[in-house]
Amino acid sequence: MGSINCARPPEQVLIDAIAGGTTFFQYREKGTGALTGSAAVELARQLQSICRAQGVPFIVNDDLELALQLDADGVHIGQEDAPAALIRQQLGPDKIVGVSAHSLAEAKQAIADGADYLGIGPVYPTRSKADAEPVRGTAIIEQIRAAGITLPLVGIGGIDARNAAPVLQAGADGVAVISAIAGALDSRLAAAELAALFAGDNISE
Ligand code: 3NM
Repeated sequence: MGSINCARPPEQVLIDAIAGGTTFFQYREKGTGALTGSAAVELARQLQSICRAQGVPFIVNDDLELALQLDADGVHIGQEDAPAALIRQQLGPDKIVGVSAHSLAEAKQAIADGADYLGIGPVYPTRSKADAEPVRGTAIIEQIRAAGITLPLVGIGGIDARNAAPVLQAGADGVAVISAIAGALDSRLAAAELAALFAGDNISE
């Protein structure tokens, strides 16, 4: 998430989301009205320190320089961003590289380039990404799994606690959400409702 996605101050949203069960955070300061320059860096630092205190990985969306500057845990890139192989080379083997993929071919390429996990979507219609690809449904996740890909897959796009179960049934290991948590009045409850779908999965261990 980024500041424009948040119904309340971003720091509070993140604290509540983690308290509710969020296990992984991506800083995505993008879109109309997003912070830029030193304000964007300052928010990143604050959110990173919340993640560190809670033992949650802090990943930067599409900004290698910021990730290096902050010694973030990794970078997430889309197909329109810098090539994954370059990001992997710049970050080294110990950082996390996540890649958004919208087809089996993109998934295979991302793995060849050194991705650690894939974001697959948009599963459902989303209002959080202006240039989102056409909706893929859950079939794309089934297709990637059926092709024998074992890398962690995270469904993204319009996912909330009411429609997340089919995403997991299709073979996703997790779900990535923006509005369902950041846009909620009670981010802790929203995260807890999603985390409950993983109960018994031991994902927090
Ligand atoms: N990437 P929400 S969909 C950032 O399909 C992003 O790659 C997508 O936000 C992709 O949970 C998306 O509010 C937006 O729908 C997700």
